[in-house]
Amino acid sequence: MAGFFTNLTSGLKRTRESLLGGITNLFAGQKTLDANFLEELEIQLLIADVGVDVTEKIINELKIKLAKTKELDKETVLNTLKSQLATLLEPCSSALEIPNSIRPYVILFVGINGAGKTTTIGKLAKQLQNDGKKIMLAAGDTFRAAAIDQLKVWGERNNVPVIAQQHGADSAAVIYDAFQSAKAKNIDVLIVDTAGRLHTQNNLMEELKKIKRILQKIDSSAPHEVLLVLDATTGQNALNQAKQFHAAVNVTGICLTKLDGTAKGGIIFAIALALKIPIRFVGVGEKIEDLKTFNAKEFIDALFN
Ligand SMILES: Nc1nc2c(ncn2[C@@H]2O[C@H](COP(=O)(O)OP(=O)(O)OP(=O)(O)O)[C@@H](O)[C@H]2O)c(=O)[nH]1
Ligand SMILES: [Mg+2]
Repeated sequence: MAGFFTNLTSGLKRTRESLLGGITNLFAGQKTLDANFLEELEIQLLIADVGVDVTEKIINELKIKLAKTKELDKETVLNTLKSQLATLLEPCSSALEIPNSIRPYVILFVGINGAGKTTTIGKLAKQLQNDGKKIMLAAGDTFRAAAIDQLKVWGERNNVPVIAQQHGADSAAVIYDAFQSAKAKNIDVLIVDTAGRLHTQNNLMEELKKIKRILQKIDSSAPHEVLLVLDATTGQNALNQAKQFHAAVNVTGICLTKLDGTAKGGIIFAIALALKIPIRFVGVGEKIEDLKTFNAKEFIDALFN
């Protein structure tokens, strides 16, 4: 894909500056790989929001890997760190595959308000449409009146059918209708938007469970993907949200948005270590092409570029 790497590289600028910039500074005036250096490195990792568990793991491994190295060689340390971080992300590097055998393929979007669900749905729908797939959207966020209009307007502009009901309607019912309609119209992919906020967080989780159950009445294997959208700018909070959503609806994929606006992109490592759920996409901006299929190697290369 043209510009993929440049785009990702510029999207990760602030995280790179925080993570690599801080670490690079540690080498100035430091001659040996001693406890002092490791402690400073630990602090830099924590500042970059990779979290306590990842930091501990990295430092412990680094001690073992570089046990025989007395002289501090910047290249060696950075390369070791790079390969450690790559190893962390590798198990989560698995792109979303839409098999031809499943029609309609149902993707359920979940995540708290403002995470980027609806805009990500727009980008993904467009990308899938460009791949020749027939898409339908379900306006499952019936809590916010504006949410329904947002999706409808988008659908009209982009020639994608949107199944919606009025504000306040039962969201599971809207989604059930959409699934029936998608089946009848031979739709390839049904993308379901949901609310990010209800009266309480508990209400939200119960509603999402209900949505899953009603989809399973039509196809016991649906939803085929439960995609959790997380806002990278929220740092460690994103990890807590992920745990809650996963406990409620068994998340099968993650999309980490807004990496372009934050130095807290290190959270991706914490998410990978704690959840081991495939990271399907990363968002590095507002444009359609700013939604990137996640690939661990490309991500690490862009981060260390
Ligand atoms: N810079 C940047 N902005 C993004 C990205 N993804 C989403 N946004 C912005 O984040 C804001 C919130 O996005 P929405 O898609 O409305 O979020 P939502 O999860 O649907 O929120 P609710 O409908 O309230 O639950 C919008 O202004 C988006 O343009 C990204 O990757 N980068
Ligand atoms: Mg929305």
